[in-house]
Amino acid sequence: MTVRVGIIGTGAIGREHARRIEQVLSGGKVVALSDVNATSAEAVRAEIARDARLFETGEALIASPDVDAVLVTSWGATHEQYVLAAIAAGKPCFCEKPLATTAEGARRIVDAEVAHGKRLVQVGFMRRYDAGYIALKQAVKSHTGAPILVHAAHRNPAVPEQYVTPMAIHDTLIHEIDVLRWLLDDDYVSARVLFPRKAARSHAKLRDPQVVVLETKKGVLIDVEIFVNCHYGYDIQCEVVGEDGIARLPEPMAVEMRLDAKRQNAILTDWKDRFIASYDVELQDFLKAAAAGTASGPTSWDGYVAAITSDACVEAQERAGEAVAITLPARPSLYN
Ligand code: NAI
Ligand code: NAD
Ligand code: ISE
Repeated sequence: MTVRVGIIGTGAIGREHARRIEQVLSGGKVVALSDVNATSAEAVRAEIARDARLFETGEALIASPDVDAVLVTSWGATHEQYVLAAIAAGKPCFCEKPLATTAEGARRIVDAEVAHGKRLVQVGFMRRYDAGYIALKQAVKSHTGAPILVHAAHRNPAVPEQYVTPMAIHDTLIHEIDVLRWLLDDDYVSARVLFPRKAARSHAKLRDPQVVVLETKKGVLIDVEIFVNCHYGYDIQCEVVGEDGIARLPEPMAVEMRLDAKRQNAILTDWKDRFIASYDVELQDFLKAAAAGTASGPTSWDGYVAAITSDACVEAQERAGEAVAITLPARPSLYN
């Protein structure tokens, strides 16, 4: 079966996902597009999905009988309304992170999916599909012994002026929040945020860099450096210190060169390239499950836990240095 896909939000990642479905993956076709900026949707139709129909609103796209499954790739603040509409229509829905911008919003999605009685939502936490993180998880399970510490870093070369301090959590750290919980098979109990002096390239409304310290139920201490104006590249680091040894996330493949009396490897600069293969695998997984009328991969529950943790981290930014408790409600059986 070919899954007829509608995409809401045709910006940077919506366009990339449309390209994947049309040119890389099997089992899907982009039949519908919607964007508040109609010019953007029209450009994606003309360049990538010539047969797609344009819809004025995301709701109209979701309601169309020609659409089997929905991708929500619009701005984070708009995700909740479209995911709820997709669940109400009984259609599988892939939602980019964050699932919702508040924990209450994510809870409404969990409740709607539980009431529906079967999984319909996959959240775009693509790092769980990355070969490097999968190998790291295997190494931790088989070789390092029980984890004690994690040192991680999420560095972007630069961000625009609209990127303000809480976005370092909701937009950036959210990937670590999800993938480290998955890597350690653990949940968080507290968060702290520490700020060094502000980097010269930071902006008026951004404290950059910052360090988030998360503590887990099993007693693992995690430090994540978030540095979104680091200038030199897009760099994701993760090191797990266990009872018997240490395991590190592999670096992306890069040719080593010896030039001008230096040994060097290029570092990526764009997030689109760093996890390019994992976006392919996550969406192929979505198409496969959608063909069967359901969803797999990261769940609404994972999106909800990430939102609760994000809210605690933002509070921890406001109370710099203090530990903020993270308490999770009981997990519905749908997500066991
Ligand atoms: P973007 O700003 O390039 O694109 C968003 C698009 O959504 C724009 O074209 C905008 O006009 C449209 N849009 C906004 N509200 C809309 C609405 N209500 N209805 C229809 N269209 C609407 O943003 P970008 O970078 O593509 O990010 C989109 C989402 O993808 C965000 O949630 C972001 O967090 C997520 N993302 C995830 C990444 C990942 O690694 N998983 C990487 C980049 C983005
Ligand atoms: P973007 O600004 O490039 O694109 C967003 C698009 O959404 C824009 O075209 C905008 O016009 C459109 N839009 C906004 N509101 C809309 C609405 N109500 N209905 C329809 N369209 C609407 O942003 P982006 O970088 O593509 O990010 C989009 C989402 O993807 C964000 O949630 C972001 O967090 C997520 N994202 C995830 C990753 C990842 O690595 N998983 C990477 C980038 C972005
Ligand atoms: C972007 O939205 C993403 O999700 C990228 O994966 C992330 O690294 C970047 O910092 C965000 O802006």
